[in-house]
Parts: sequence; structure tokens; C-alpha cells
Amino acid sequence: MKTEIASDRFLWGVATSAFQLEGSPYADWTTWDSVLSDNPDVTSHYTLYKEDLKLLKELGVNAYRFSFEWSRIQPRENVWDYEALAHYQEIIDILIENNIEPMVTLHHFTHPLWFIKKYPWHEYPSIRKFLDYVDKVLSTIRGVKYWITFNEPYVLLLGGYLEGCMPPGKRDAVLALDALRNILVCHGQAYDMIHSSIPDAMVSVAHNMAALAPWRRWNPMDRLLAKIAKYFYNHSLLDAFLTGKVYVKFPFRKSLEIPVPIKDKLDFLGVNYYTRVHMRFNPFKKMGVELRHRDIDGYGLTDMGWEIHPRGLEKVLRYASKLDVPLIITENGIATHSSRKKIRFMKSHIDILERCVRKGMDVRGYFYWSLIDNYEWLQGLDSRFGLYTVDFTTLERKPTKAAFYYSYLMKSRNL
Ligand code: IFM
Repeated sequence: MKTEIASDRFLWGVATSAFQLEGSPYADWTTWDSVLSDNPDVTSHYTLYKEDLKLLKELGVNAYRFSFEWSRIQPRENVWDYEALAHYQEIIDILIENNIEPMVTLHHFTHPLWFIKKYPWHEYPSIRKFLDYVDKVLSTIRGVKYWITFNEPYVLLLGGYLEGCMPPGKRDAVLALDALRNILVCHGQAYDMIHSSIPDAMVSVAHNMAALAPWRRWNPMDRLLAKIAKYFYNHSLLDAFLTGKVYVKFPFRKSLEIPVPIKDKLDFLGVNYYTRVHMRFNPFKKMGVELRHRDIDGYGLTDMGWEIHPRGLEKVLRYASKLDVPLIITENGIATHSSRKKIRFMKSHIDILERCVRKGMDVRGYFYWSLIDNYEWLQGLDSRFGLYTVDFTTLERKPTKAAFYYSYLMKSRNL
């Protein structure tokens, strides 16, 4: 596998996604959750982007991960919006002028409404439609070396095909496997397309990884559940990059092998890490699983009830190291109204990151989620992940103490 990242600077950045800051009148999520369509002003970044990009400079980051909103670029099946493409190109140009490395995510959960209605991911033609979009982006956009094809493909599948809480709202394991295959085929093809137009590109997915543990250590069923979940949620995608196959392991049956053409199609791995989840066998719950967050380490829970568990970052980076490609933490952050908690979260995770690098793990970047407060999927506007707060009435952005602390951390850590 390739292990080259040309730039020798550690990437210190922040991450965002288009829909969470900009919304889009053409996206599936706009009808799925009405928070943004009821409050169109909160999606102010699409007009205030120049002001927001100044915050990056103020923070002192050298990299910025953001996404393109596919539904703005292709609002209807055969219609391309060149102004939207020019808008994203302008963002890239501003970043480059300011010596900030852009990292672009092509797909971050949302879809054009026409796509999800006519070609949802479990349908084979979804592949062609997504690749048309990639092709259009590659023929118009310049100056991007770092690409993320899909943000958290497993979260998309869990939400869209198992829980049914995200579009297309299915609860069907067979369709989920079809969708998984089609998404990974798209990754493989997009990887080749990006490399043929940008030979030194660095391409990855952003894989959400979690620390998963049995609720009751003494209980064999809880242990078995945690083991299966750990394999499927964290490892099966890594193994697919190593072997070109997704193994779906069943507890008492042979595993199912799904061939996916993605072997070695990865120049680095983007790791999104937030929390640890405890799992308990409960026959009265859906699929026999009950999930819980517990404050075991004494760091507390976030406003969304997630356990703050910095040591889990080391665990997932260790798992990811088996790929033998550089690792970049493409998301890590906390929803809280408290700056003190945000600072403690950031410091404790970056301490672990530093320890991992000292131990020899090849980690080349860290992106804090997120730059400014934004819309959180299914939660609305009260999950405050931003280094800058946003007053959603006046649209005023204000730095939190954590913003100053992050600037200081980036200068003081020798990574
Ligand atoms: O806001 C999300 C982001 O879109 C994907 N990763 C997790 C974040 C926090 O839930």
C-alpha cells in the first residue's frame, strides 16, 4: 500500500459538513427533518462563508475539512448548477490563499431528493448516478489533494437501512447489504477517477469508529454482542480494504462474503472518534441489543449523553493501524454548552493522540468537529459542537474559550 503524504506538516484542522451549516432546498434531509426548512436563516454559512473562513485564520489551523452538498450541485437529475460549483471553488481558493489545506468530502449523509426517491443506494443504478456527480466535480474543481469519498458509510447504513431513522428510512438487512456493496463500489471507482485526474491525490473514507464494550463483563451474551459489534462496526470495513471482501459474521453460522472492489484503494484512513458504547443482551429490545453510555472514567457525559472516553481513541487508532496507511483523525469533538468541558475533552484526546504518535502510530492529522455550532442530525440546533458559538437568532458567531485553547494546543504540541 502507498504511505506517502507529500506535505510533511501535521494537519491541524477543523471539520464541518455542508448540509449542517448550509442546508439545501434540494436535499432529502430538508423534508426528513423540518428544523432547517422551518428556520432557513440558521443555514447562514452559504452566504456568510467568507466571514466563517476568516475564523479558520483566526484559529491558526493549517487544514479544513468540509463537504460539497451534492443536492446544490445537481438539484435535478439532469441539471448541474455551475454557480454552486463555483461557490465551492471559491472556498477552496480562499483556503489555498491562506495556506490552509482543503480536504473535501464528496458525500456527507445527504442526497438530492430525486436521487433518494429514484435511485436509493440499494438500487444498482445509484452507482452510475453518484459517479456522474464525482465526474462533474473532478472536471470543474481544482486545487484539492485530500478527498473523502464517503463520510461514515456505516452510520449511513445503520441509520438509512437498519434503524430507519435516516433517508431512505428502510429497516431491511438484505437491502442494507446491497446498499453497502453499491457504496463501496462507488468508493473504489471514485478512488480511481480521482487518481486519474489528480495523480498525487490522497483519498479515503471517514470511518466512524467507537470503543464497544460489554455492559456486564461477567455475562457471556453481552460479551458476544460486544465482540460481534466491534467486528462489524470497526473492523469489517478495514478488512474490506485489506481483502476486497466484506465478511458479515453471524454468531452461529458461517460468514457471508461480499466481494467489494476496494482492496488497497485507500491512501490514508480518516478516523472519526467520539465515544464508547456499552452493550447488553436484552431479548425485549430490537435485535436483542440495548445500548448504554456510562460515565466510567470520570470525564462525564456530553450534552447528547455520550460517554467521554479518551482512551478509546488509542484503541481505535490501534485497530486502524493494521491497514498500514497513514491515519488522520477526521473528526473528534463534543456537544456541550460548557467551554470547560470542551477544553478538557480536547486536551485529553490530544494527549492520547500524542502518546499514540510517540508509540510509533502513523497519525498525520487531527480535525476538531466542529468550527461553529451547527445542525446535528435528528437532534436539531442544541448540540453545541462549535469552537465558535452561533446565536441562531442574530447569526452572530463568538469564540468559546475552547477556540483560544485549540489555537494554543496546535502551537504547543510538537507533532
Ligand atoms: O455531526 C456529526 C457528523 O456529521 C458526522 N460525525 C459525527 C458528528 C456528531 O454526531
